[in-house]
Amino acid sequence: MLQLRLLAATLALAAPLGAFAAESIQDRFRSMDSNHDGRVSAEEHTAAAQKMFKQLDVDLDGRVTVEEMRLTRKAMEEPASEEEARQAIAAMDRNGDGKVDAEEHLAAADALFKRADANADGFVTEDELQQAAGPAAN
Ligand SMILES: [Ca+2]
Ligand SMILES: [Ca+2]
Ligand SMILES: [Ca+2]
Repeated sequence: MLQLRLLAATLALAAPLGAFAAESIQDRFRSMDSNHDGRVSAEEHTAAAQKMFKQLDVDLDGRVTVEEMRLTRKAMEEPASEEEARQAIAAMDRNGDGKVDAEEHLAAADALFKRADANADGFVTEDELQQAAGPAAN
């Protein structure tokens, strides 16, 4: 499912793109909840997404290519096929240049944050994150 891969590419910060085991979701949640109030705010999520983008942009040219997506996933011991990496990029690539820039990445992260925020209170709780990521665990 494309959405789930996208979720993995943006929400998944502590161990980017890793498997969605329950404990890794917890770890990821904690890594995003920088003020430790038990919920991830839009600001915390944006900061985490920016950090994630830097990890993805291996050559630091401001754009994430299919190859960089694959390199990062390999480094995270979550190898992706070229097709999977391509789909993950395509899902975020708004201007169709085949790469994801910081703006496109943030827009995708923002959309996912809003989707994960089930009760729309502007914060994502660990439960909400589990719910959003849940189907990918299977
Ligand atoms: Ca917080
Ligand atoms: Ca790059
Ligand atoms: Ca693009």
